[in-house]
Amino acid sequence: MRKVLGACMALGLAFGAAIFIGLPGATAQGGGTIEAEVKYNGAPQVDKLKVNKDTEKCGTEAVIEKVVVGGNKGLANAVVSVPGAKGSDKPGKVTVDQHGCKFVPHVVTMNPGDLELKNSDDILHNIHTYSTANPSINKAQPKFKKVMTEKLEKPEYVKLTCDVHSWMLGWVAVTPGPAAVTDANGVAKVENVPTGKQTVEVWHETLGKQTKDVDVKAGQTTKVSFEMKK
Ligand SMILES: [Cu+2]
Repeated sequence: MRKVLGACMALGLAFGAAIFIGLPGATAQGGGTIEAEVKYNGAPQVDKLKVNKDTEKCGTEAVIEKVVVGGNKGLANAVVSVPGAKGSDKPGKVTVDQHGCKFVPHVVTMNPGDLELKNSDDILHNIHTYSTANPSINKAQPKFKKVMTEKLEKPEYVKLTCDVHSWMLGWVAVTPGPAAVTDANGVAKVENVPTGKQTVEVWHETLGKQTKDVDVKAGQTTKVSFEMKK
């Protein structure tokens, strides 16, 4: 009898632990999905710049994609977020790589916390951030320093630049709630959004911000579309 009881208790403990371990990822379980389609009616804006420094890694021409417009007028690199929603299943750690003297990816979303900066170029970079809520970061990353971890604790759109390569430009959207970046077709799927009335925010580095209210239903996809203006 005692053996059976013991086995039952062990099972119960294991079950309890499994539930407990399952908790962190379940912040918005039972939530819905927001599928945002972001369009831009204007022309793409791509600047090109002659490069005469570190050309073996950077190439001889830098392409600065300020406004990237794909098929069906879809606007890429826009951040779609739900600022009022608590909880997010975005990855705990986000990495931006300095590769080919570009920030890759160009736009990322992260939870407040650690940002990992990689240097896969084997040359000196100097990360320099522009922000108001978070302290500015201005740090050299020599070629031997492959990874650097910096803190971005406050919700904000943080601009990344490099003091060695003037054309390098990236953005980090620090968002406590669910968020995603639009793909080449201007579509972003924001998952695990708490149900009920939510305000969706779209932000683009040169085209600014727009918001729309939606009603999120459990297990369903709510579609919302935006048209960004100059
Ligand atoms: Cu650089």
